[in-house]
Amino acid sequence: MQTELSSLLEIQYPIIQGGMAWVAEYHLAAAVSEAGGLGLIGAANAPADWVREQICEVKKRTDRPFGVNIMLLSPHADEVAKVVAEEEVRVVTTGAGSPEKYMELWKNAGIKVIPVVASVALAKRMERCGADAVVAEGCEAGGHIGESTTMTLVPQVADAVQIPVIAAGGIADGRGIAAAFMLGAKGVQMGTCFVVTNESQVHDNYKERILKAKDIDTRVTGRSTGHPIRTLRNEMTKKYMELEEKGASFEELEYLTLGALRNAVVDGDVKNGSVMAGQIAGLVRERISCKDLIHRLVSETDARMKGVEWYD
Ligand code: TUI
Repeated sequence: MQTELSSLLEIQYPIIQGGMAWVAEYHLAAAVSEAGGLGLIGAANAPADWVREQICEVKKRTDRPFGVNIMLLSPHADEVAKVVAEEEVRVVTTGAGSPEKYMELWKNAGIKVIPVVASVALAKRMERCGADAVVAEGCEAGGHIGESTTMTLVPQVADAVQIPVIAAGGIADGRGIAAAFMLGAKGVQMGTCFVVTNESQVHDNYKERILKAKDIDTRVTGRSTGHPIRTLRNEMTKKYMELEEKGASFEELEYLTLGALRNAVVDGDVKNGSVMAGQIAGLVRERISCKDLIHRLVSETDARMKGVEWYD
């Protein structure tokens, strides 16, 4: 399963593990990279020192390439941007904004930069300012999302840029990966299916919620505040949506979600916490290792891609 993207990143398979806040820490990232994919550390809102420690822990566990995802709304983004350059991290992905102001620093450090985009316009801007690839993330994804679906976004981004496009949002098996290739992607990024792997450190209650989720179990909160977030439905989403309907203030809504992701991931509060997951959660059924998951994804994809000339 070699594509332009696996060559660019010097990895075995063009499968990237999403840089999920609180979830994408060093155990998971190292396991994914060791299995031949690209593991990511999710810097989310964490301070720069935490990110540096995480990078060191991954380096102890694997010699293979790995990356860091920088969430651009973070108050620590400027400092984390410097840490990844100092630590010579090979790949940086970014989310929830435009990384233009860091581009020169990262390119000078030899980092491959892969912004996550939710629109054609941002994809074109990223290509112009030197991005090596883009992740086109559809709104089937968990967490902070844009407007377009993966099915509509990926081919439009693929037509608009020359750099490799990585599809994300709604992918959890070989059928999804083959479909992404058909839409013009050269790789995939997946989150939800990695949350339940053996190496993932998230609370068991969180894993169980994903494993038991049905097709229609996610909700999007925060459309009214301009920060739409997809999570599994629970008491928190119910309260949030009632408040949103009543026209609650930004502060009131923020208060409800403050620390809610940590409460779900670390403490296992899946009732009132924020259980971020994509719409594909209903397809995620097994607890397996990252290695077994990646090998299964590769063989399922190979079977679907038989006869496709560029892939064979
Ligand atoms: O970033 C994500 N997913 C996330 S981040 C997160 S943690 C968080 N914390 C506080 C507030 C909000 C989130 C949980 N999940 N995915 C990548 C992604 N980026 N999805 C959509 C976008 C995006 C959206 C608009 C990227 C750029 C953009 O526009 C920027 C511009 O300047 O045009």
